[in-house]
Amino acid sequence: MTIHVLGFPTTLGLPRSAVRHGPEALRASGLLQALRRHDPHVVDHGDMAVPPGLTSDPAPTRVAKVVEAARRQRDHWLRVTRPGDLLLTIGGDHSTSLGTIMALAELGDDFDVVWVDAHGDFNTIETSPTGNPHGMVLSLAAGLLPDALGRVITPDRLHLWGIRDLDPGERRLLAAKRVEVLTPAEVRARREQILAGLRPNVFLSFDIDSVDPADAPGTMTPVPGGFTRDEAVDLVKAIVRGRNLIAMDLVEYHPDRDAGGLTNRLACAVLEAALGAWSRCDREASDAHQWPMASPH
Ligand code: B3U
Ligand code: MN
Ligand code: MN
Repeated sequence: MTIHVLGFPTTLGLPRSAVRHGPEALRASGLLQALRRHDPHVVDHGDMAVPPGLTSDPAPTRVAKVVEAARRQRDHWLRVTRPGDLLLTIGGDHSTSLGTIMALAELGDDFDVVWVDAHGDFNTIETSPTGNPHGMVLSLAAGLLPDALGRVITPDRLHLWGIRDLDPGERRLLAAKRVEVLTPAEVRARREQILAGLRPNVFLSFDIDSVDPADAPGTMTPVPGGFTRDEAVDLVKAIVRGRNLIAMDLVEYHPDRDAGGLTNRLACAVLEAALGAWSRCDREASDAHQWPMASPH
């Protein structure tokens, strides 16, 4: 069972931001070596080439470019993955996650998405106050922007944890689609219950701004009231333990705002926590999880 690591330095969802340096900064601080200490089967796929995001593009063009990049990432995953593998992507803004959702859906897997974030990322072009596609990733995946992408996942599979900054329109959409949306306080209070409600196969998408700015200042859109560093690491372990973590990503890390490297160390700790728990999880359960093999390209 292989852990595939891919850098996806995209700013297509959040133009003019240094989140494009996230993979480079995490590699420079020894992320790959740290992951290999937990599991030797780590394969580094390098960074995917992604064009820069342009604020001069109209929102539909920006969304179309996100989908195009996601398709390339999906195709890459479909070429390399085998049953029981783990797909790990280092972003980039949160549009990093769309290609992995598309790949997992294409593989026909029965999976949930746990979206740990301060934001809902459920805007449409109409409800978005910014036009930034990183705030539209889950709505895209759920088929709410049909001109850009058909539905990839049903809303009952989405679990949004840590959420404390929603725009009015996206709040209405999340309620209409009955998506599970929980604040940090609700996650703390109902932890065992919500963990028990997850399907066995999980894609964990970790937006670093889910953590409180005191512990994770290195991000573009910090929101007070987030998880502490220890809570975040603990939550990741609890999500992975006893489940099949089939994919994970770490997004929205902004090294230029991370004087002292606090957020870098947190990002590494979160990924190490996931791999540590993954290595110890029941491999027989993983073996039972059979993907159809990707068709050769
Ligand atoms: N909801 C706002 C802000 C935002 C979303 N995701 C992040 N920020 N990181 C928007 O632009 O859609
Ligand atoms: Mn996000
Ligand atoms: Mn966020």
